[in-house]
Amino acid sequence: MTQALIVIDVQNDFCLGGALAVPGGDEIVERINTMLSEFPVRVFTQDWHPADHSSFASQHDDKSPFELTEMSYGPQVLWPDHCVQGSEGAAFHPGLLTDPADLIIRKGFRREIDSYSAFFENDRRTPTGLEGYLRSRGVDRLVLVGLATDFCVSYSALDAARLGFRVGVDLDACRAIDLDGSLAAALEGMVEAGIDLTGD
Ligand code: VGL
Ligand code: ZN
Repeated sequence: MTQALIVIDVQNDFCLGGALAVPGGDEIVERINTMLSEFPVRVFTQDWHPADHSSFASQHDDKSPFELTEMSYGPQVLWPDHCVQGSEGAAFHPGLLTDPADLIIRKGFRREIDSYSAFFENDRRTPTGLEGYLRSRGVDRLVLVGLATDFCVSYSALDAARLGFRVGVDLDACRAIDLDGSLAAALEGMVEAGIDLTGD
């Protein structure tokens, strides 16, 4: 069995003082740093949006952050502007050890479509290429950590399970946005999909 650690979106905008700060986001950095040496394959993701990304409330008339809208691929939460390509907010948290990353994968760079999952964009069909990378490296089990539990972490975990990987999520190394019960729904969905939830 070859295991990969997938570190999801531990970026300044999701941490204290960031544009879309996840409560307690900073607290997971030390634990992730410690975990890195335990995995032979290590992948980091970055949310990486153009400044006019369609998931930003600022791009829609009469919409506020955290409201829902309808996109061609289904309902989409509108967010404050965050993780704009090349900005300080899109950079990794300064305390995160990034040198051990084998691969850094960026997502959400197409204006018209959001991408929570590290595997597919929000249409659930357009691939990021991560599946092929992991398979070529002989990986069969993934442990996911990072931000946010109820969006990018759970979407990635569910896609990974659907693709046939064995999947675990270490909740001690994740934090949630928790919008209208989204955390409880995400946890339930992950349990139903056979994902191993540890910690918390
Ligand atoms: C995320 C909302 C918008 C995440 C990314 O990383 O969970 N959430 N973009
Ligand atoms: Zn985003």
